[in-house]
Amino acid sequence: MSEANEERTMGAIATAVVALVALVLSGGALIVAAGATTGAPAAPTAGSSTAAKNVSVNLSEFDISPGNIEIAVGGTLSVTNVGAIDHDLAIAGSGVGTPMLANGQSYDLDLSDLEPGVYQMLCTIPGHDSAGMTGTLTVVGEDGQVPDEHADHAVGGADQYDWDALDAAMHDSIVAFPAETEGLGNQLLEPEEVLDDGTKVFRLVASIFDWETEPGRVVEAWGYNEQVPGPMIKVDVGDNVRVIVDNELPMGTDVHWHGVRVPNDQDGVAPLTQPLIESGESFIYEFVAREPSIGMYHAHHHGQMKLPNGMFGVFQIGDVGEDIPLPTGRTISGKDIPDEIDIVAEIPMVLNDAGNIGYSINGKGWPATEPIVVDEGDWFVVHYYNEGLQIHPMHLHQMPQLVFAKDGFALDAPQWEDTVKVAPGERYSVLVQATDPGAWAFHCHILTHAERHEGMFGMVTALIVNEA
Ligand SMILES: [Cu+2]
Repeated sequence: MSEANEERTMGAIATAVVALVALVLSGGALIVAAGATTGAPAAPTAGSSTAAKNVSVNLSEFDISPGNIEIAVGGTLSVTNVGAIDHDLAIAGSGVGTPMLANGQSYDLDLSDLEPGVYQMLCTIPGHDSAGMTGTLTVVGEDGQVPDEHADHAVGGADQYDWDALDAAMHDSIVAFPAETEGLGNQLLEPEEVLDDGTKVFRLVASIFDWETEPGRVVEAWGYNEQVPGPMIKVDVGDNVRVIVDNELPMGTDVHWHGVRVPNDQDGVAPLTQPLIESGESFIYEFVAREPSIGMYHAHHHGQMKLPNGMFGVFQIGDVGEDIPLPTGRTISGKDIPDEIDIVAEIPMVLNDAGNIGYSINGKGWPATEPIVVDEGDWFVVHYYNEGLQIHPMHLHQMPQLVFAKDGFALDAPQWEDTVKVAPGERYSVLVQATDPGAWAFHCHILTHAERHEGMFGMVTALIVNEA
């Protein structure tokens, strides 16, 4: 953030808190609803234990099945992730849990550290518990008994929660915005060299590095040039582009130019269009930037693992307003768009929702997401890029978004929306006028992508409009 921006941001924090209260209120209802779905635990059995010693349990989006397990003390849970994205299974408050499991992976979870009692099971990936990945584990003693102090409260019941603590957690998570973290993605990548024929030479280094997604949460990111998202590459229509990719990952990779017209052998789908770039090797991509693009670059080989972990970036060809026209001088749904618009900011919003990075905008989760700070009357553009595994309806409070391009193609019939649905792989470009001063919440409207019991997190930022 520039110094001027920072000053304006700090001045607007108080109003940001007030504006976000509306979102908080919807969160209260959400928590009750999520809790209610888990139901009551199995009734403890009496007499000698007939509970099984080994129980199989499956993790998926977003379910733990079976959700109500009875097991003998000292038993083992055979946990399998049958979902498409990473999950784990933890026994709340016990320190017992599986490592993160990728799709298809299994783990035998030894429960011998658990005393007889009733425990809550959950997936620890932010948002997955409130999306439904909770359950009840009843550990039955050798005498067939479950101690009363553990057995008499229903998981998810109203008595489960300390309402004041929930209110306080939400409050604290909101006033923490905007929070400082190490690292910033989307930094514009300058060519390391421009050849005599005008070819712009860029270098991407793929590696694994520490990345702070929100204050104190440092994860192992897979990415480019130690940024999530990787550095932004922007070239002009007609440019010769060369991108050198150095692979410092422990496995092979490739780079696919998503939404960019390239020769087939530059499409980045190993081994179909090129050999795999082995660990320690490099590969040179070379193509002419033939057509305007609001594109992306990302790994294709094992993309299901690499993208959620951070291997993506923005690749833009041409300029908005010139190569990708704005719908100026038109009236759309009764709203006039001026003939001339001065765009004060063009903001990438790269969405992710899984893997090590988790629910995030530009590689950061609330409160470390960056606010958009503009003056009353300003026009700005947001480009959404969904590099995640789920759909995200992106809702800006108060000011409508004029969707003027889809996947970089200017729309013949742009339309106003207050919630723009962005599916994996899609890009939408929207034009917004900051008509109303104040701090306005800007978030994914799948509420479990924005709030959890610990408070606001993930896919939320704020638009701060300073009074003219
Ligand atoms: Cu979402």
